[in-house]
Amino acid sequence: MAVRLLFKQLNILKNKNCRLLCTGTCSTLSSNKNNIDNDKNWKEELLKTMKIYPDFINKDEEESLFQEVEPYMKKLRYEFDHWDDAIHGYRETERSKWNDVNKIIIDRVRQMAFPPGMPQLRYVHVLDLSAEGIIKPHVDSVRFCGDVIAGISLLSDCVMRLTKVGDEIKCREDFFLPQRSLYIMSGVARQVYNHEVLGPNDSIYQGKKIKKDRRISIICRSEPDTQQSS
Ligand SMILES: O=C(O)CCC(=O)C(=O)O
Repeated sequence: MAVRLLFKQLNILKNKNCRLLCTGTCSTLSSNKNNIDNDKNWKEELLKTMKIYPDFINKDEEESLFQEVEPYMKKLRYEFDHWDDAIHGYRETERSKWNDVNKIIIDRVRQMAFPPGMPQLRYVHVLDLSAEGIIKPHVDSVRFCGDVIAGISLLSDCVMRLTKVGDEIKCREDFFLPQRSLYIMSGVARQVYNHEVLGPNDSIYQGKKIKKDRRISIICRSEPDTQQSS
């Protein structure tokens, strides 16, 4: 299915153990002022380009989106063996047509996430991750997706981890994505950082265990930049 191609450009971390040992951020690891400045810069840059909007939708809107996608989703089986090992415990589809109520919600996401005139993929990606499901670190391929990725979380909270490609140990930040929130990942966060959704056992945010249940994400993306993707 087309959406799986988004995972083509993967950056699965080779040394997971090492990553787990390092729960601090750059600034906790650095020893001189230059490093501290650089460390502050990566984080500032990242926080400017990974935005989270809690309660972007209300409970009725969540239910309405769920009711529209669930009849199709529940006919699919969760997949546990992705061809490139990037995602476990998922089922997914793409959708271009929405009922009138949900179309208004999707349009609100689009208005919030995309600057005027930015071409957008018409198909919305619906990704259903089981309670045990995980998405490993990857960067969405620039061949299939442009500079902006915007996702609503239904049914569950989760933790999304961003790690800088090539500097995964030092430059890493966890983001709490509450149920019904919207995240907008663009620019540096989208292009230079891997993103992953942590599994139930690793879902800890600021020292607190997060209950990760079945989660459905509804994701809008901008069109690939023809120059970058060629
Ligand atoms: O479920 C999400 O919000 C993220 C999905 C994801 O990583 C992707 O589609 O590239």
